[in-house]
Amino acid sequence: MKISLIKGDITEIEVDAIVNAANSSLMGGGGVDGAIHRKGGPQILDDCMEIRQTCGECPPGQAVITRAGDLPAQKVIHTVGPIWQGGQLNEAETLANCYQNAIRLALEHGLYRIAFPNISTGVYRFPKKKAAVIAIEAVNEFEGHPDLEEVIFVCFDEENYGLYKELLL
Ligand code: AR6
Repeated sequence: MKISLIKGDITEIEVDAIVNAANSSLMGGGGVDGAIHRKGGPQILDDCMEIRQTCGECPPGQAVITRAGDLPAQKVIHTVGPIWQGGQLNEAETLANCYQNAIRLALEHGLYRIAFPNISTGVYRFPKKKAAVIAIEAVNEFEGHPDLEEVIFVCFDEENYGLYKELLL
């Protein structure tokens, strides 16, 4: 498995699956979630609504998959990060679950190149350095997996990009 780092907009990445930092409602929102729904168009929300009807809300740490509409990626995997509340409420474990459940779901669907945003580090206020360490550790647990080809960390803001650059050296 190759780990790559890109500074940019995840909606422009041509991979098997991009991951969305959604909320439990799966009905869209701001940040990367807003960008994905805006650029991908209504197909994504249609699929999210169907998932809501059959499975209910998506709890933090879990992941679901939809089509990708007009995006260059083949699929979108929506995961719900933890809201940072000081660190005593299993936020770290929940964040690791986001990365690992998204990868597991991708593999189940035959998707082997996956791009992640920096889940929970926007409006959910997870400290960026802690989140980067957790994300890289969680992904590294798939090292040696026979199918997983590439995980790309897509950093939108300069601070996250700098942190990942340092940690991935
Ligand atoms: N491409 C890649 N990363 C992006 C993009 C983009 N186009 N836009 C923003 N980011 P956030 P959260 C980065 O707030 O903290 C939504 O309203 C951004 O720099 O999008 O998990 C949902 O509906 C930051 O580092 O997600 C939820 O309600 C990272 O994406 C809530 O926000 C995550 O920031 C989820 O909060």
